[in-house]
Amino acid sequence: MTEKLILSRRRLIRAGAVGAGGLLLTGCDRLFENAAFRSVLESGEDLHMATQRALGRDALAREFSVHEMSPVFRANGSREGSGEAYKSQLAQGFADWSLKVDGLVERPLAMPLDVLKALPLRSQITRHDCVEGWSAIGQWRGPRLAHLLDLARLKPQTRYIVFHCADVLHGHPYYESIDLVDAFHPQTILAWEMNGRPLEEKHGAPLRLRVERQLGYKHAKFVTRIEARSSLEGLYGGRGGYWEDQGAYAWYAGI
Ligand SMILES: Nc1nc2c(c(=O)[nH]1)N[C@H]1C(S)=C(S)[C@@H](COP(=O)(O)O)O[C@H]1N2
Ligand SMILES: [Mo]
Repeated sequence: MTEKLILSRRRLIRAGAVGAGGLLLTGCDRLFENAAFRSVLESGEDLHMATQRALGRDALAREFSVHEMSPVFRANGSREGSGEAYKSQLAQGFADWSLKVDGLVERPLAMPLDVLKALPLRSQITRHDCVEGWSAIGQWRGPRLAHLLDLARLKPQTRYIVFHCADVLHGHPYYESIDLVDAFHPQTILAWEMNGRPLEEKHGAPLRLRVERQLGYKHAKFVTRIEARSSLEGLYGGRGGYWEDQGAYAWYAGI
């Protein structure tokens, strides 16, 4: 089945039917090298499902022009990071802040903000859709998550990427998670810039996730630690995210 799938992708790519071919190919090739991802395709799922995953979920979210950007982009959920440590980092311009990448990786990272900002970046103008019924178009810039995961070298058992955040909402730390299809999607980035300026506190300074094929609550703000896991079991409520654990929203929020 995997072979069929790869063949049909190749045919599509040859025919030029897949946009931004270069980026997409890199992500997909890496994905197909991942044992966990391959086993998902090779296990019980039928060709339709597998095709949808490989083609549908790799498709790019629509991108907009600068003229289409929303004059106002509201902040939602936590508008501030929590705790003394966060406040003092904010006051110092995140000079001694670092992003941790750990869990099922060969090479755990602790990456200072200036190093992160020096990584090759992707810029995209996309529409943010909140489950509460509002949306806004903004410009986001930052490195691809794929780049960081490649630097840290995922172990083959990895199936989920978890984002730990520096805010506590109604007594619970905010966190989110995505699978490897979304983690290696070309538009999945860790944005440190929004609308041409460093990310403001209310939008999740200094770093937030953009996972453009999913609803707003998946876009973790105030990201401080990225953890590679084989399962979501045993992590907080076990459902892979703050709202998921409340039973409010689904784990997969594809749009
Ligand atoms: N850490 C954290 N991330 C979060 C939230 C939050 O409360 N805390 N709210 C989510 C929701 S529901 C939405 S719609 C977006 C809002 O992003 P914005 O404040 O930049 O508009 O962030 C998401 N990410
Ligand atoms: Mo939201």
